[in-house]
Order: sequence, then C-alpha cells, then structure tokens
Amino acid sequence: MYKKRSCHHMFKLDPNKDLSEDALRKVCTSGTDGIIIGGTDGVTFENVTDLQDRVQQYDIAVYLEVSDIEAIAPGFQKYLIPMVLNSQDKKWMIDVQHQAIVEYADAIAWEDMMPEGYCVLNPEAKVFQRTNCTMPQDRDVLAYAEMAEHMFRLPFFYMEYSGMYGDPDLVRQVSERLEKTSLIYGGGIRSAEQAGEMASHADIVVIGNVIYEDMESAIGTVEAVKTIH
Ligand code: 1GP
Repeated sequence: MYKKRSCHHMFKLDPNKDLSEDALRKVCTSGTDGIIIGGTDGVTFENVTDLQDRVQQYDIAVYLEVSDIEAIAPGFQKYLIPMVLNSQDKKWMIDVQHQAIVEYADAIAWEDMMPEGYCVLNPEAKVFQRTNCTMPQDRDVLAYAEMAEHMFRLPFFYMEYSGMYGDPDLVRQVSERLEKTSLIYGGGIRSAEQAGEMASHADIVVIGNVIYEDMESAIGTVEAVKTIH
C-alpha cells in the first residue's frame, strides 16, 4: 500500500536576481534541507559561481540545476539535469543533455548527476514557453509520472508550476503512482499553509519567488514542511 515518505524542503535561488547578504543568511540558516541554484533567463557562469561562493559560506548543501551548458561550474554537491517531458521539442528532453555529454564526457562524475523528469504545468511560466511545452491533461501528467518511474527510471519527477500554485489533488494522485521516483513539487508557494499542503504529498517542496518578495513567509515554509510526516 502507498505510504507517504517524509518531505524535504529546498529553496531555489535565481542567479540572475539580486539577494542581499542579510537575505541570503536568512535563507541559508533557515533549517532548509538545501539550496538549488537555477533559473531560466540570464544564467551565466559568472552569476552562478558568484552565488555559489556566497552560499558556500554557510554549512548547507548546494545543488546546481543546469539550464545552460555554458554555466556549469564545478564544486556543487549534485547536478540536477532537467528533461522536459511535456516539451514538444526533442531538444529539451534529450538533445541539450546529449550535447553537454559530448562536450564534457571526460569530466562528468555520473554519481553526482541527477536527472529530473520535468512536467511544466503553468502555461504562463517562462520555462513553459522557452521549452515549447504543451499543457497536459491530468491523465497525461499521471502517464508522464509513470514513464519517469517505469520507462526512464528517473530519480525525480518534478511538477513545475513555477509562479503559480498548483493543484494539490493532482499532486496527491501523482504521488500515489510513484514508488521509487521521488516527487518534487515547485510553484507559487507563498505561505506556510500552502507549503504544508504540498508537503503532505510531495517528497521535496521547492520554494522560489517568494524569497524575493516576502522573506518572512518564505522562512515560514521551512517549519511547515518539516512538521509533515
Ligand atoms: C521554480 O519550482 C520552482 O522552478 C519554485 O517556483 O518560484 O513559483 O516558488 P516558485
């Protein structure tokens, strides 16, 4: 029978956005399980490594979510590699990753690479448009989750609502289909209550934009996720 696993909390920091030293300290000492560095626009080697150096002053795991092969830097705990399952272009599912492997074949430590089966569910999101996604019906999302687990055997399936709070019932249905693949939820969380709601279904809850808009609410999501088991 399906059994909910405990949930992890992650903050996602955009290297293309400004964050004061005080705000960064609050995020990194909040009790979160880790920091993901990632974004869609304007991600460069310089802004990634600058943010990486700043985060690494703190005793916290830091992961790079790779969106541009020019901006891959050494020294991260793990590298998250999105594969966009609902893109209409093969490019975003396989080709950009293939090209990165061609270029960096000798330098890749495979044990540090963690592919994520992305399912982008907000048509207004930059990532939806950039990767030419198509909006799936609920049953399509469930099928993508099954593919991530059983066909591609991906470690993660990411329900990406970036900028919009998603459908908790669909997140629940997906979580009940996944056994080995972990479910990441991200998008539009602005309160502890919303974080707790998604944490009751997902294995990892990712908090992004609210960090830049309402730090107090952002920090409040940590406790909300931690108290869900
Ligand atoms: C974005 O899933 C993350 O990649 C978090 O989304 O920025 O809407 O919190 P928000």
